[in-house]
Order: sequence, then structure tokens, then C-alpha cells
Amino acid sequence: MTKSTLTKTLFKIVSLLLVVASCIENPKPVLNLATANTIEIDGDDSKDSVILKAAHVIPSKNQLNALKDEFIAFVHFGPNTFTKLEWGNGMENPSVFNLENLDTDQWCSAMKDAGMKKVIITAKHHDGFVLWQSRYTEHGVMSSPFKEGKGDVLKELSVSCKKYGIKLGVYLSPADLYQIEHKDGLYGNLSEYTTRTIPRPVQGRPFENKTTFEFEVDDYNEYFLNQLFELLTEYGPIDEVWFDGAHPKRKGGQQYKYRDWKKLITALAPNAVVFGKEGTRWCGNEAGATRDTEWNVIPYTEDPRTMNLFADITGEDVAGVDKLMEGKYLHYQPAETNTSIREGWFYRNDDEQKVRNTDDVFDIYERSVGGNSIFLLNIPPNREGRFSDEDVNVLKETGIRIKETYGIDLLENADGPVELLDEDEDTFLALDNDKLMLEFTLPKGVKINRFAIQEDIKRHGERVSYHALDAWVDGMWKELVVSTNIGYKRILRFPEVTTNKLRLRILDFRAIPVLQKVTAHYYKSRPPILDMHRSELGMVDIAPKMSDFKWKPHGENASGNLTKGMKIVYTTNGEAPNESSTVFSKPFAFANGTVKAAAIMNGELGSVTELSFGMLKDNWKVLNTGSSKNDHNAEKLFDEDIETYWQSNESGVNNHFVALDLGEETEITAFKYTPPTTISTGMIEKGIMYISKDGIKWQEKETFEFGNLINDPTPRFFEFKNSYSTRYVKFKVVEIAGSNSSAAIAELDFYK
Ligand code: FUL
Repeated sequence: MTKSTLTKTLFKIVSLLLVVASCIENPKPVLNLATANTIEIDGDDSKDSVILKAAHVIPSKNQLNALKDEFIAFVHFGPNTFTKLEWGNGMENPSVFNLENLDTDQWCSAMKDAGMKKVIITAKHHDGFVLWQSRYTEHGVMSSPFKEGKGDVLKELSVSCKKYGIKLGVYLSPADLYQIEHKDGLYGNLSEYTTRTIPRPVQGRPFENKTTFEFEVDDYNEYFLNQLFELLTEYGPIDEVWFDGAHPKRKGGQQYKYRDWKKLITALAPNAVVFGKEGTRWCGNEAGATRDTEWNVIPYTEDPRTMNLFADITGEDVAGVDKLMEGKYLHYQPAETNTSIREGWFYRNDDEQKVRNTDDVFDIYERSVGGNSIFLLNIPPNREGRFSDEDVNVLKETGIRIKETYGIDLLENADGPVELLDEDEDTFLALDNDKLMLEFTLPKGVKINRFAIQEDIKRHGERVSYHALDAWVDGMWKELVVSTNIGYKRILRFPEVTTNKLRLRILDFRAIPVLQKVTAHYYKSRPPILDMHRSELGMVDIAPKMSDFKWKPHGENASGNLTKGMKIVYTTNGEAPNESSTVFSKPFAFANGTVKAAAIMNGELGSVTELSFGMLKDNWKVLNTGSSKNDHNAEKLFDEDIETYWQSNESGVNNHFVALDLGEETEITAFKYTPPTTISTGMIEKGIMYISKDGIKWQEKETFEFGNLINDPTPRFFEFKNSYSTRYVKFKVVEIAGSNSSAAIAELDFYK
């Protein structure tokens, strides 16, 4: 018998015993198979048996803890904070990291206020600069002016984490531009794979932890393992290790011996969940978008327990039944919904770089944590070594909303299945096939608009695939909302209703559902987030952002309900709007400046939305272009519609330019490039701007460079070295992101 047949037979025997045991102990056989973190699909499995297996895949202890942390922080900090770039190139002089003050206590206090449980810091981003006192490189804080080379950002953060009770995780980028570009760099240096002892001893810098490992590795893997050893033994405990899949560049066919990294992590940081490998996965976007249905049982064609390379899992349906059928292994792997509180992952400035408002962050919180995933929100510290005030306020406000809404369970005194209402995480309720409805009766009517449900994933995996919630209103049941899967947690959102009786109906499932907890809540609606748009003729319109209210049950207009009695106020002089600002009543003409607007509801001022508008474009014309694809002519880059875009043809090096006539001679000081968002190609990474008095003879004036556009296609603002008086401008594209060969611009704006 081969090892794999033996394992399969054992699995079947254990499963059978479990079924028998569960039938004796409990009349409802809720465990039909042995549960496991990974279950193999056999050649003879039918669709039904695959579904049943999926319902028995459960999280590991570390994955479950990661889910229970719910809301966690990301910190992107390094040379990019000072160079204002999204991606460094590895050639930065460490002296750019000119940090004079560092206040990690302030970071942790703000995270604590937000209700975040863990922080993951970019100990090393793609540029290869290290934020800790590594023994194995000079490219880092040790060569920077920060505390005269003696500073250690990670050490200070780990001390603050302990003080504030926040768990610590490390981001260690496998891509390392310093090691790629530097003449003695180790990345892809084609060194031999030989037996190496980790950690490599360094004279005068002994380790307190005396564990050693032997691995067959090359220079870069050894370097990486040595650094992991430092991170996991000298700053711990470490609760997450974050491996980014992004690679601005590669060299020499460098391979990563992840299985060896994993051995080190398992031994030195047994509580750490590993992101980007079999532990947790990327949700597939960096915008804070969530799937309506996020199953965490993921199909793999190779065994994830022994895999070295993990591809990104993207797309809308990644683990529906049809997808499961394509796999050979079913593996539990929660998604991390990762996004930044600011435009971009690194801090650039306090005026141009926009910060998400509280409504936005709270909305993502509800969709991600309440959508079976972990919410990982990045807050990039500024050049003063602190979180900026605006970010701190948003974190604080978000924390208050979470506490006010979810800190109170309106089912506290309800009658209903006690296993679901008590605080004991070890009680659960298995439903009956013929009784899939649960009722909760309250002593008196309460106002609710949120309902949270948790399955007993720890012991029984995720099973529910469709469910509905009803309220008893005017002597009858009224359906409030229907939804799909549940898993770790589903937060249902619906227009407020006053009721003393709620009914949960399970409508479809992968195996008999086993629930762990239900709670009901009331979210006090705030003035809505606003949206601004300028027409081609330069008229600015302001209205509640509809996309934030997608959860419109039964055709009822939830947005309308929530915004009753609302008024919108705005300013154009840079000041924040307040009660006495101009009331918006109809679109107004505006150019060259910033509009700040907020809604006021029940006397409460909502989050400020701001948008900077360049000069009017009504007289612009296209002078010429290198090329344009059908339906993507260059007029599209000044039509005030970010959904449409100019796109050049793939072939020909001289195809990628566009020259514009601005209608009259104008003094310009900056431009804004809005990349297309409806396609993920064509992002302009490098370019040159020319000006001309006659549209014939051109003078080169500015070169510009933008990073991380594919993952983060938000507008980029570029300020000129000088102001230029010109009527004609030309943009020549020098480099397109992701080795694409056709460039695109959704909108271009010039500022006076
Ligand atoms: C991406 C990186 O390229 C970004 O710079 C950032 O670190 C983000 C979290 O992951 O892939």
C-alpha cells in the first residue's frame, strides 16, 4: 500500500468512526467525516462528496486566531516615506531615511482606539532597506541618520505593542531591489545551493536564542532565512509573517525555498499565520472591495501543505462549487481584505494625498469582517514618525462606531437557542434538516438594522450557503434581507426596523449547519459620504455616494431612507465646510481649485469629501497622437469621464504620445494623471512632458514617474519644478507598467 493510499484509507476509517460516534452522542450526525485543514479530493469523489468534504475543512489554530483578530493594521514605512515614491528602486542612499522622531506609542494608541488587534510592519519593503538592526546588511537604519545609525524601528514598535496589548507581524519582501541592483547583491547571483547553518554567526553579535537550522540553499535564501531568524527571535512574539507576491523586478531566475522559510517560522514563531502562502490569502484587490460570497475553503490542484509557489487568487468566484470541482485539494485559507487609509501605501503629504473618511473605513469593516475575511488597514506614518492627525481621527471615529454598534448586543435578553445567545465560544447549535428556522424573541420592541451570525467553523467548518432574516412587524413576518454564505462571520445590513421578534431562515447549505453565535445591533446612521463630478462644461455636481449603499434589499431605497432631511454644504477656499458654509442647491461652475463638501443630517456634520479640479477643458483639442485604438481616441482623456480613456496601439515605439492644444496660452504648475480603472493595463509608469508655443517645435520640460499603478490605480498628482506658460503640451510615454505595450489615460488635468 502506498503512503497516500494508506492515508486515504485511514481517513475513511476515522471518518466512519466519527459518524458512528457522533450518532451515539448526538442524534444529528453533524460530522460525517473527519475535519481537517486540508482534505484531498479522490478521483471517485462525486459533486456531493466534494461539497461534503468542503464542509469539513476547518481553520488551523493560527488561522482561527487571525480571523478572531478581525481588524488589524498595516504600517508601510521606509525610504519611500521620504522620497514620496510608492516603490523605491533599491539604489536609495540610506541617508534619505532622515527620521528625527519616532512615536510608535502614538501608532499603537491610535490602533487601540480603532479596535485593531495586530500590526504588520514593512520590516523590509521591495527596496531592500531594513528597519531593524540586522547583522546581515548595511542597507538599513544602521546606515541612516536615525539615532546616528543606532535606531531600530521594529524594536520600538515591539515595545509599544507590548505596552498597548497589540500583536506584532512582520512584512519581509521576497523581492529585494537593493540585493538585485547592488554589485555584490545576493538576489539572483547564481550562487550554488549548499548546506548552510542558520543563523550564520556574526562576530560580536551573538543570538540569545541558540537554535540552529541546516538548509540546502543559495545566497539569497540564506540571507532571507538569517533575517527571518532575527525577526522571529529578537522582536517576538511574532503573530504574522507577510510575504508579498509583488515583484517590481526579478533577476537570475532567483527561486524562493519557501518550505525552508516555513520550517523556520513554525519552529520560531509557532503562533504566526503566514500571509501569501497556505496561511492567509490576498483578497484580490487593494481597494477594499469585498466579494458578496467569500468562502474560505479554497480548491488547490497541488497540495498546499507542500507547495512552494502560491499564485494570487483573484476573480469573483474563487471557491464556489464549480471551482471546488476543479481542485484536487480543499484547503482552509481566509482572505485578508487589505487596503490603505490613504491614497497609496506610503505617506507622501498631508494636503494632496487623500485619506479615507470614517464612513468609508466603517463600511469596509462591516463588509470585510462581516464577510468572512480579515480587515487589514494600512496607516502610513509620516516623516515625523507619527500617524497624521487626520488618519488618527478616522481611526478613533471608526473605533467609536464599532464599539457603539457592535459593543451592544440587542439580543442580550432575548429568548432563543441559548447556545447561540451565550458568550461561551464553545457552545454551538446543530440545526435539524426539518427545522431550519430559528426565532429570537425580545422582551420589548427594539430598533435594529444589523444582525451578525457566526458558524462554528472551529469544529464544523463553513456550511451555510444561503439564508434570510425576517422581523415580526404589524402582526406578520417581514423579510429584511437575504444573503449567501456565513463562515466566521456575516454581518447583515438592512434598513432599520422596530421589532420584538426575529427569525433566521437557513435556505441552503453544504452540510447540516452548525451555528455558534448570533447578535443584533443598531447602527446610528450618519450623514452620507458625498460624490463630486464636474461636467464637460465645468459644472460641479455633489450628491450622496450611491455605491456605498449597494445593499438595497427588496427595492427599498436604503440610501433614501438614510439621507432624509439631509443638506449638503461646501467650500472652495480650502477650508473645511461647516454649518455656515454655502448650501449646495444646484451644479455650479468651478475650475482650478479644491471643493470640499459634507452632508449635514440631524445637526450632525458628515465626513468631508474633497476633489481638486484643474483648469476647464472645454476648449481643449487633440493636436496629434502617436496612435489611438478604436473607441479610445484622445478626446476621451479630457471628457471629464473617468470611465472612458485614450489608449495607444501596442506596436511601434513612437506610438505612445499625445499632444494637446489647451485653447489659449496658460500658466501651468502641475498635472494630475488619472489612470483607467475599467482596464488594468496601460498604466503610465514613466513619461516626459514637452511644451510648445506653436505646436510644432517642442521643448522637453519634465520627466515623471509613478509606482504601484496596477494594484492601486488612483490619480497621481505631479508638481512641476517651474511653472510654464504654454498653449501646447505633449506627453510622451517612456515606460508602461507590467510590461504592457499600450498606454492609457482616463483623464488629464492641468493646474494653474
Ligand atoms: C503590494 C506592494 O507592491 C505594495 O507596495 C504594498 O506593499 C502592498 C501591500 O502590496 O503588492
